[in-house]
Amino acid sequence: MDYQNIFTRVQVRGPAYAGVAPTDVGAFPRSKDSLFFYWAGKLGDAQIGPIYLGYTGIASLVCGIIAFEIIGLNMLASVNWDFVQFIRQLFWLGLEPPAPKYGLSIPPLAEGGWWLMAGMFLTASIMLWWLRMYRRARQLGMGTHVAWAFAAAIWLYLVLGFIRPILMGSWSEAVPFGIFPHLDWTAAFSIRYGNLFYNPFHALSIVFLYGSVLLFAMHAATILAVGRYGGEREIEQIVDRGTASERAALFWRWTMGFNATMESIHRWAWWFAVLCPLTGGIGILLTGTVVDNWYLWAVNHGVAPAYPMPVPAVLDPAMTGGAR
Ligand code: 07D
Ligand code: 07D
Repeated sequence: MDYQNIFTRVQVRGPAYAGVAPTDVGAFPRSKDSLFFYWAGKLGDAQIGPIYLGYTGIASLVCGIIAFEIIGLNMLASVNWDFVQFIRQLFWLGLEPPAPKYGLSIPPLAEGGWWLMAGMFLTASIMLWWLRMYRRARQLGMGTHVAWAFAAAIWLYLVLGFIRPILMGSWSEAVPFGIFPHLDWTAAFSIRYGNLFYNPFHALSIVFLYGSVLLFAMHAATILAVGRYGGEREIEQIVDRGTASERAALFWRWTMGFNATMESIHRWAWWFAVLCPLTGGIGILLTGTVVDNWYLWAVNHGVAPAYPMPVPAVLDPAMTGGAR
């Protein structure tokens, strides 16, 4: 009865397994070798490889490395190529998008051109990685659910750095590269558009973010709790529901009157995760394009109380001409 498996990881090791898929299709053969790594086995499967690296994978890595280099070298240049300062100030360094005066034109390299180029390569890298995931899944005869979930994140990324800036007519609207600079942008964006908390799509996005965490915790805890009956062996549990699955379902039916199934819990998880950046992206797309000030929007729609009229009256700062 004392058996708990929050930290315990049973490592069962057979001979290296190449997998079910045919190895002779695709641009390159998969690498032949695999190795076993004990510490990897603590986190997941101890077998490393064989890995498949096709054209899209290689192209994605190349583009990703170019983007990373452009960003890193620009940060290094910003501290006069002083390596010590680069390390010390790393979290505060950034590569900023062009100034508003450049609109959507191509600016000089040092005034946002590098930002544009890095963004181009990063976007190419992400899209190519998406294609790789899609094609590998198809080749394995799987559904493409992973690729479409990734696409939801890419949607938010594209809205933030590409689609919305184009609708606003300026690259300056986009997010800078850098650890704290991108947080400063996030805070400034919220203030500039009248407090993002009043954006209902930001609220929805938070619902799905928190909801994902809750579902993840419930699912993980449930399966670990029936691990002693083999609950994590999903194939047997789905095909022939054993005592583990029965107990897990019964537990939730006892505690809350309703239970997910071994299959439906994964649909819940997929949709919650996907809807987080999907609704978020809608919220960002509407900001500055359709709605200039979310607080005033909320007052107009009876969401936020209209405060007693101060002197002078509250105006949308964007209308005063002082914000840009
Ligand atoms: C755990 C999977 C692994 C991924 C990791 C991230 C890079 C960046 C590049 C130095 C959960 C890898 C990081 C490749 C290195 C350079 C130039 C995923 C896991 C470990 N953010 N954000 C972070 C990105 C936006 C916000 C951390 C990316 C929006 C807030 C990390 C994007 C807004 C906070 C990071 C992006 C926003 C963070 C940890 C792209 C609104 C934090 C991320 C491409 C959504 C947290 C210092 C993490 C932090 C944080 C990366 C976009 C807000 C650096 C790649 C513009 C409020 N963000 N972010 O674990 O500690 O994700 O920041 O869109 O508090 Mg961010
Ligand atoms: C960023 C998708 C892109 C990532 C991709 C991956 C690589 C490679 C490399 C692993 C995360 C790229 C991968 C580059 C990695 C390796 C090696 C997904 C991304 C393609 N907010 N807020 C959200 C909360 C406030 C603001 C979402 C909470 C304030 C802005 C989320 C609070 C202000 C934006 C959320 C809070 C503000 C958001 C993000 C609380 C700041 C957005 C969802 C409790 C003062 C974004 C609609 C997500 C959005 C967003 C949560 C507060 C600003 C739900 C909990 C009021 C500008 N906020 N927020 O999935 O969609 O992100 O808004 O206070 O743009 Mg917020």
